[in-house]
Amino acid sequence: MYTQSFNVPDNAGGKTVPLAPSIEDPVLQAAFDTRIDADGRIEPQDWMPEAYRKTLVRQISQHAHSEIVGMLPEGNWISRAPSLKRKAILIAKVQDEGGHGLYLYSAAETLGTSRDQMLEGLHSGRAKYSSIFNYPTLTWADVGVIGWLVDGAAIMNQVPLCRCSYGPYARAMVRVCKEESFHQRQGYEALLVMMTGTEEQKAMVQDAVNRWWWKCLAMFGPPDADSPNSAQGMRWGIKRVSNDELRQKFVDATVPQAKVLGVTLPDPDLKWNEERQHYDYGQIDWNEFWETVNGNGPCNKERLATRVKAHNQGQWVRDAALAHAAKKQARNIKEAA
Ligand code: BYC
Repeated sequence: MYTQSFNVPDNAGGKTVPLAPSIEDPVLQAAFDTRIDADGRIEPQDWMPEAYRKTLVRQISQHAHSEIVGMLPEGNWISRAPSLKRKAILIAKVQDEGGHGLYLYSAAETLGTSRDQMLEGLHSGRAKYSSIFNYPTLTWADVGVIGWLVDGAAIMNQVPLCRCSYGPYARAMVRVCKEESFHQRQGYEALLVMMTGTEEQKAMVQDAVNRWWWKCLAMFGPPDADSPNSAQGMRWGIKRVSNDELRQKFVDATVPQAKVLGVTLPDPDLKWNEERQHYDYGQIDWNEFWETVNGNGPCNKERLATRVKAHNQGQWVRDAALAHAAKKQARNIKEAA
């Protein structure tokens, strides 16, 4: 999946799947609804309503952009990792995130949107990516906390996506989730080691947890009551579990992990509710979340500028890969003649 992206020119080599006619048709719509109701899978060649296709492109491309932009905050620490072991692990993790982005761009391409179109959306600032990557990574402990909490939140959100009604997205998520599980564990393990270290190291971990906790809770998206896309996304089997339910599952799973680690989660309202059999938690700052989503977080401009620069600087690699593929194809044709 990775290399295909380099071999085939965008929109020039038949990479995007030919689309089934999507004229709204009651018979086709009924067949689609029946398959969705029976929890079946929709595949690229199947007829689908335009709104379903649009929703998937929006969510999958945004997810892909998150993986790619998500390489930046941690990538900043590759040259400053505290040991060779940690450096090797971090390089592998950041590379995995790049791979996730490529699976996801490929999945979105099966819906008829080219990678160029998606990247144009990202680089022009029109397309969204996860709010979480617009915050700075100030210390080495941030790298561990991203693994533990950011990847932890990502897994909570992404495991249900393995059962998404759109086949290519669901299949991509299976591998992504396996890799994310390792990312989460490596982050937690790195923090466990720091917590057996000096008082300064322990304070560094606590400080990072304090800065990332609330941002991670916001990652799951607005409360269900304020989530315009949820109802339809769940009806179509794209989303399987709501934003608030996932957030609650994440809190419930993370509190015991924080205890083992020996850190305090920065929320005075966090306490077990016997009646609900869940932890109660405090108010998320949704104004800050929307400011960040709308481009005004602490690092939005820097992240986008870095991404655009990397893309432009990589033009020669794409040109070289295409020239190589064209030569290879010409050679194959000559040999076959
Ligand atoms: N950040 O109606 P809603 C990773 C937007 S990668 C920014 O609830 P939906 C990782 C939302 O898009 C993590 N925007 O929407 C990578 C919508 O705006 P539009 C990324 C957000 O789609 C590297 C509006 O708010 N994961 O984990 O039903 C290293 C209203 O929201 C956010 C995915 O993308 C946000 N946090 O639900 C480590 C998973 N939240 O699009 C880790 C796939 C909401 O209408 N995506 N918005 O303009 C999803 O599961 C869903 O799209 C969401 C939102 C739960 C995120």
